[in-house]
Amino acid sequence: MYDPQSPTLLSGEALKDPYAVYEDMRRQAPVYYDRLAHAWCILTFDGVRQVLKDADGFSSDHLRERAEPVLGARVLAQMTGSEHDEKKVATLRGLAEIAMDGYYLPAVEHTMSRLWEKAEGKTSIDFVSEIANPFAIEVTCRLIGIGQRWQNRVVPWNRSVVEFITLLQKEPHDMSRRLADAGYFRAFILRLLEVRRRQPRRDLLSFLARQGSEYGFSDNEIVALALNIFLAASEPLDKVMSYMVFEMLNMPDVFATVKENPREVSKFLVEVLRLHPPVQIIPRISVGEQTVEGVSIPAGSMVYCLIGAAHRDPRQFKDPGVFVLGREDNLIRSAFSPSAQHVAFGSGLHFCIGSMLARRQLEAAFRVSMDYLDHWQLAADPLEERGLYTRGPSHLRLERTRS
Ligand code: 2IO
Repeated sequence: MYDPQSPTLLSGEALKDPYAVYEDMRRQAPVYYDRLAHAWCILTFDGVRQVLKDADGFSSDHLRERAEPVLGARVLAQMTGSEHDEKKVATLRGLAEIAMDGYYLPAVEHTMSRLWEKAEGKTSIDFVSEIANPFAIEVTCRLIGIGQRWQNRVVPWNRSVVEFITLLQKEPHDMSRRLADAGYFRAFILRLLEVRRRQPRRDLLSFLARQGSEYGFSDNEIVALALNIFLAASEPLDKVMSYMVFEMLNMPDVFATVKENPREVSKFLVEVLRLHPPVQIIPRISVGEQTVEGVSIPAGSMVYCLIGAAHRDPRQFKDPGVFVLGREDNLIRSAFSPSAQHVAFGSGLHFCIGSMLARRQLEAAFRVSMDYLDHWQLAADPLEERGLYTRGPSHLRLERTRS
């Protein structure tokens, strides 16, 4: 039985409505110890920013057990100092070269319009399974360099990797299946890396195959990075895309404003990211005893930065539960950089390296979608959500408008 006096992330309530559980926690303390999840939950915006900006006081050592077994090597989020900086520069170069080269975004737009066209003959669709998810998989495979015919193969492997990293309650038997899947995924990418080394194409794996070793990457690290980027680029993408469509169809006045001035798409996206951050939990481990919001956290504790709670902190955002296009406290000038007034991409040293890519491909895909959206409306009870570590729509039902 759920008790609002001792709320926990490991409850059915947290899956149904995490924001209500965060508020139950906030009523107890701004930094609340979840005894079932064994984690200190940071519920305020300032608290989350403090933790994320202090990479020395709050480490990412949890990834050694939570990610390294499936990724096969250390990734950027685990590194600090010059190793981190050099490998991040290399990865950012690769991302820039592939994703900003004039071919990538038109391909993203083309994928999105092709998926909408396929839906044109139908009277009702599930936007998540028929458009947003295939879109996220296809563009991410293109980015990394995984050919069309392998896509159905890698999707379940990637699911296992995501689940291994993000499930809060782990059942040992399922975990060994996920570990095995991750092994197949790594072996597949390693072979592909060798193929691309001989015959490079315009994709991230070819970039890393040719230039990775100059930046100090071993082949195992390139494979780990490829798996990391696959999950980090695809997992939040269909979720944010689905929330964008949901909010747009839910608010005809906002739709009209944005349609009239497509530059407003940026503002719209930032507010969607604030209200529906797809990554809800960013874990850290306290190094030494730490104090956050006046609460003392013992050394070596698991600390959960709760992004959705920070984004609904009334001290930071006025009427935090309300969608407001172009909030003054959410300046878009810096919204996709580490100085952002939201923490959907984290903060500090390990700020998301894909934020620019996310912005560009979401905005491109959404601009393409706006014309098609005229033909669709929300069905009754359109939205179902799932997940906690990463949260997003499992269904978004649309029906054709009669006109
Ligand atoms: C494997 C959780 C979707 C990241 C980790 C190092 C992942 C790392 C994140 C995000 C989003 C995923 N953590 N991206 O929170 O690369």
